[in-house]
Amino acid sequence: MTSPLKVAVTGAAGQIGYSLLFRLASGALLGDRPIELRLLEITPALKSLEGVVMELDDCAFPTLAGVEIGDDPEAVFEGVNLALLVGARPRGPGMERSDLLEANGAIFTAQGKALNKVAADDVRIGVTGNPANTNALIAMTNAPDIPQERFSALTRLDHNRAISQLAAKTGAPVTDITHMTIWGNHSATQYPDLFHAEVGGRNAAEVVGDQAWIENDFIPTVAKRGAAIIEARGSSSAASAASATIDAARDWLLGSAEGDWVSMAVVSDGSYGVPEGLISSFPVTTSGGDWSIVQGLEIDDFSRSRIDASTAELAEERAAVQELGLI
Ligand code: NAX
Repeated sequence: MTSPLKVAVTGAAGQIGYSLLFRLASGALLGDRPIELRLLEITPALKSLEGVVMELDDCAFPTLAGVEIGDDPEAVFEGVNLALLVGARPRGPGMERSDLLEANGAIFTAQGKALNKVAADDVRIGVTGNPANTNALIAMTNAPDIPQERFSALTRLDHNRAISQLAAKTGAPVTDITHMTIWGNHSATQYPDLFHAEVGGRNAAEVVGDQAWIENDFIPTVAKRGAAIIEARGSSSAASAASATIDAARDWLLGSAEGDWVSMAVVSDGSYGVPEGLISSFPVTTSGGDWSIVQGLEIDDFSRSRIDASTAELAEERAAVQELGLI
């Protein structure tokens, strides 16, 4: 029998954790291959996490080979093959952006260092906790022995939201929508791109045929979907974020669909004029646990200005965390 994949989840007692853990344990990531969960929380949340583990036990999932919990990243990350960094510090009342970056910086420097020390040689690290791109940059920079390509930040939720909005607009099933791309930062500046997306093999922008809808409806709806969900639900997206976290990890480990691509925020090699070293979202294909940025797409002036605006924001975030001495 194949040995279980060791999967770490941070912030495991949080909202996303409450959906993510059960889907991971039930086989949504790897089908029949068992997984072992390593769950990290801050000390005050461990009791609540114990309750979640009781529920995981009570599901008697055949593919769940074991669960360990703790508040020490070095113990929890020991030998992990996949680390899903979900836990982060939300912005509190009166907190400035630099306070937020500093609070998260403390978390992601420590977790990067711990992964560097104790994770398995084949570890892959996906960051969901916000600000996801810059948190991934901090963890990556603090883990010098782990290849930089092993870090990514989650823009798959934005990608899935974009597919769903386009499907609703065109009346096509989501399975007909391919080649969707989110460029840039997982923030309101992100650029969901319909000029390379396809609906049933036809160019999506042409099928829609309405630039005003793309600019004034589609892009802001996707980019501000998180805020709309908070407004409606009274708390931020959790089940959809968990689902996207699994989609992203599954495609990374098992490969993206033939003839299509996915969106992942990965370290830039300068492709498409995105400054090197930023963790920015690109169209990528994945195979054998590795990703590569899709090359050769033509970028028109409209897309260029959107990509530039989002990557400028990422560059500002990088400058801020450099100033704070976090990278
Ligand atoms: P919750 O506040 O419900 O849970 C976060 C959990 O993280 C808490 O249980 C907390 O105790 C824990 N935590 C804090 N510091 C920790 C540390 N140093 N080590 C381990 N655990 C720690 O938030 P939730 O709704 O689950 O969201 C988690 C993160 O995902 C937030 O940063 C949120 O902004 C982000 N999101 C990212 C999305 C994306 O697409 N990239 C979308 C959904 C979500 O907004």
